[in-house]
Amino acid sequence: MKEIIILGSTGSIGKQTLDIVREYPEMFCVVGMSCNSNVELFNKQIAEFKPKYVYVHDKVARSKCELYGSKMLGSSEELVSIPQGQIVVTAMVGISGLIPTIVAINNGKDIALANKETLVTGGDIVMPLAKQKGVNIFPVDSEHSAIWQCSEYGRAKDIKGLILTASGGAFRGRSQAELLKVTAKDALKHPTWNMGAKVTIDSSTLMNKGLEIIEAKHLFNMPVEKIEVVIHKQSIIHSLVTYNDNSVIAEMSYPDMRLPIQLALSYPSKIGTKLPELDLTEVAQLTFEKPDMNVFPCLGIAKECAKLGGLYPTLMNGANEIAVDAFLKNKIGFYDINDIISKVVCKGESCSEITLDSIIQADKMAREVAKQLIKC
Ligand code: MN3
Repeated sequence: MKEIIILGSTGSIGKQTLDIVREYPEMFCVVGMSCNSNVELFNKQIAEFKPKYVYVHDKVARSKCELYGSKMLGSSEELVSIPQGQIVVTAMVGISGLIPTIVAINNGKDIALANKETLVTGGDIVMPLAKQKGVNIFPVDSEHSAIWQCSEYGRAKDIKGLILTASGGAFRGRSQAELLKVTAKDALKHPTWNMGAKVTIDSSTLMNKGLEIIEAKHLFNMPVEKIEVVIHKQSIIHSLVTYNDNSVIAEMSYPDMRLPIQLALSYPSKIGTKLPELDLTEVAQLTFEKPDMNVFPCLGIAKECAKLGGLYPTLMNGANEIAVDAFLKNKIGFYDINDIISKVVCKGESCSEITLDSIIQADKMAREVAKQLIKC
């Protein structure tokens, strides 16, 4: 029986993780669970899964939490420090995932990484720490899960490059002029994936792919120059690995996040599933296009920050979180997002040493500058 701790159980990935636990009660159980503020759903989840420990971030929500015998802890860090739990699913949104992930690794727990911002901001410290502690980091992001599967069998030395696929988001094929007027409501209509609001907006700007380049760089120790992005609107191929002999291995399935989550939880076995079998004749067509960097400037900014490394990805990420939040609240337009990120990133300078402190400081600075820019 694998004991699981879920950080962010009421979000999209958290709910789908619980679907898997529900489907395989003989394999998995939940020993700890946290949420930000959706206490209504959280109460139902506690009643059903009866975790030993829980944590609710929002104070008001916490006072409405019904424990059904579970114990309320004081922080996410405390939750990942309990003696139980072999694996932590990090399914919270944004940089808030960074510190709990570090604490979980320090406690020797494997990570099912759904929070890409953890590696975008802290990859330089998280990956070496995991290695030092003998902790596995299993990707839950579908692209990285695909690359993991395509490169699993001891041939890392023969890998020449990675190809990340992108659905293209809600605005694939649109022109700059058309995108000047779009709103959050338009951006939230994702054609193939059903995800949370933040990642769906990131997907519409292609920043999501930018974050994923940085995530892949750290996860697979791959230079940014060797990570390519192609638009693949059907979302059937989840990513590809190119080998030295120019043979390319792809991973395919219908787009459903339960698959990468299940793989991260069940590793090293691949367990059966109720998800539908891929019918290639039904899919019929797989198409690929180059991303339009002029229409989607966030991708270029992210590539640049990925190459610069250091604290640049943290600055970019902090600015993006604030800008996406403002876009969701209809305070700014679509192209203000990349504009704000560019201005914040320009304030950065190549810093000395990457530490958790310097990351937190850079994130704070990025958020403050981004908020000032939104006000004017
Ligand atoms: Mn993804």
